[in-house]
Amino acid sequence: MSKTEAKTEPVQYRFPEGFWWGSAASATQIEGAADEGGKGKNIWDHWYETEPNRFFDGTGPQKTSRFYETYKEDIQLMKELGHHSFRFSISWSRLFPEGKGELNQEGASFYHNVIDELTAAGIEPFVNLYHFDMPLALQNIGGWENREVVSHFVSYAETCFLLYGDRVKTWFTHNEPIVPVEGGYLYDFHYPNEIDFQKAVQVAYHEILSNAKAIEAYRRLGGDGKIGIILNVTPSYPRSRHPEDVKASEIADAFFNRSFLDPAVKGEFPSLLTDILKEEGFLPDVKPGDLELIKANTVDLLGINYYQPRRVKAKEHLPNPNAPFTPERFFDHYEMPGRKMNRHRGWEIYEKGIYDILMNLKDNYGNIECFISENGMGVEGEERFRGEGGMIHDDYRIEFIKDHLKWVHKAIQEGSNVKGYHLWTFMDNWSWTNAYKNRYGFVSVNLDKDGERTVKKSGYWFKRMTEMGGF
Ligand code: BGP
Repeated sequence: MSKTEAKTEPVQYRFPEGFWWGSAASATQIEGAADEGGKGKNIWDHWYETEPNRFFDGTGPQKTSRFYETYKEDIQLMKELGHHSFRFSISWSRLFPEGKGELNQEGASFYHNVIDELTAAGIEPFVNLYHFDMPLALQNIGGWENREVVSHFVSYAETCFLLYGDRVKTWFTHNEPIVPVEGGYLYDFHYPNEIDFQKAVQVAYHEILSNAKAIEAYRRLGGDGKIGIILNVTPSYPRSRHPEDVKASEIADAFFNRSFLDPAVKGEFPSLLTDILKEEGFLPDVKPGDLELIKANTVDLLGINYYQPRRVKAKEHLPNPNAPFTPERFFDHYEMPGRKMNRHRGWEIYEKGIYDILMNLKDNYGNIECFISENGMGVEGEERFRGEGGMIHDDYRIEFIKDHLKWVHKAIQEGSNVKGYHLWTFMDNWSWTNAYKNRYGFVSVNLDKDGERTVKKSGYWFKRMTEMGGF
């Protein structure tokens, strides 16, 4: 059946013409070649060298899914599986091994090649600049804690705009900037593994500043595309309508969502959050002119990563006043009885959350242009679903995608400005400390056979779905 014929097939959920169908990935998680091509070390290379036991099965970032070598074949496969767009990140330490200074030409050529290959395949490259991968040399001077790193980030961003801006028209400054704050400074799942709320606040603030400064630079340099940020705006649901539960959810929302969403889209910080920071004595160091700069440089486009809801309730016990300060001073996590779970990842599945996010953006954030930049299901031991022909029958993933897309469809009917859906992820990749435990891809990667690819059932389903414009 041709594409044109497929488009006329009856479907129950039809998506608009030109909807951005694709997938997302990040440099550290797919490239491998961590010590090759002149790349400098980043915090993942370093952390793995010092504490390999923190990574599932002791698997580190050196090889990951070998995209550095196999990008041509992988991009061909993306084309075959119906991709219209693909989001990847540039590895800062591949372009600038020390995070600043001289450009590594070999690294620059690699991304030229990837972008050219995508363009030739008719796949629009969406490029993200920062996906959890601080160059080690800059982490050694404090990483995002240090304001100097903001300037180095802006220089790196400017280099990318100048090198690739002729072909890349969709840019993102950061992916989930709250995660390095949580992982590195609050909950011990990213390097530098500190528990320090004051640093956490400063790190978050510098990321926000770096977002605004990179946007300013993009426009100053005459960028003629769109620039945005990707946020995991996990909705905060209260246990009940009890005012104290509701208040707990509003505070959680302010800490984890509005902390980045408000400055990125509205150019301002929510007073609910700044009042708490002020009262508790944790306001960040802000320099004159910063707030005006943040106000003047908001995003054109928002990427939404959605995996799970956040459920909270009013605190049930007085917190230990001497324990390190965390946002959990103000709420407890709530495990809703009967919640639907992805037990492999330990995350609740709540499909309507995706709709609630889109409606929130419509009602409270000027219906800013957005797309689902990540959504997906990580499953352990997928080999047991491999059938005779060698294909993994991941029907659960197809159901997961459909169940979320139904809500995206409903949001579109109700006026949401959502423009696309990217699955996390194209091919199985390295999930940070979880390494290759949970697999997310449309395509499986066999680590024992040098990363051999085989398309899963979901990959073929996606191809057909994009051809039909829905399902
Ligand atoms: C997001 C990240 C991705 C990816 C994904 C799945 O938070 O942007 O990098 O890893 O989550 O999560 P995980 O790999 O932890 O299972």
